[in-house]
Amino acid sequence: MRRWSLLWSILLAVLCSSVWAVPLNSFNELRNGDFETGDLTYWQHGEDIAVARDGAAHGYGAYCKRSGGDLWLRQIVDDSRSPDWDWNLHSKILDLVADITWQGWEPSNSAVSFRLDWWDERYNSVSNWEQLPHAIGAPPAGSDPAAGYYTTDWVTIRLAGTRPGEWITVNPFDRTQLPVQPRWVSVEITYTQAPGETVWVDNVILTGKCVPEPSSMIGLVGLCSTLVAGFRIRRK
Ligand SMILES: [Ca+2]
Repeated sequence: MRRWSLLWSILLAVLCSSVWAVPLNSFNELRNGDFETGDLTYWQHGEDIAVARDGAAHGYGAYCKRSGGDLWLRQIVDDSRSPDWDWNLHSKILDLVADITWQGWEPSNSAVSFRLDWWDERYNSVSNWEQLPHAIGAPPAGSDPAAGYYTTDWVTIRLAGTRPGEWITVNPFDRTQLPVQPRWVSVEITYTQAPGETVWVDNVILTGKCVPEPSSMIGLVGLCSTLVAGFRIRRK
């Protein structure tokens, strides 16, 4: 009996993982996410963000020059470049990873915040991101549904528990599923730079995968239940 319940648990785990744990691809939608051009090519940015070398392991990274300055980075990506883009679907999973560190006297009072924005599917036929509303310059405060522009809340990662110069990998958006499939997505990063400290960002990676909408997944589960029920009735 125990063996059957164990087998049943394994079978359930396999079934669940095949439906829900959709692996994202290895295609980074961000260009120059590792800043290895040595500058901020492909990024929009505040005037107090700069690129410099920070050790052999990381090469170039983007750091902030002035506490209280103009400290933001932004890049709009075309998700249809991803090998996992599918024009026939209408939902999408996004995953954002980055490396961050800081320099100064402990404990740090600095932080890095991340946000994702997107333009709804009516803009999927637009081929030039500069034609999108709110696309140029510092990110607006929040969503503008009338313009088809939506933002997540900011996810803030504080550096208080991190040693100076120690890089940590953070995952502010861990397979976040959107109820639409926007072709155009914006990654935004703001630095909170405490006086006397410097904050660094490197290896920013955005991956996306188009998936069936949650409602059609529920439909699929419903269909399975109906089939099972039908099978039971026939057996009686
Ligand atoms: Ca780098």
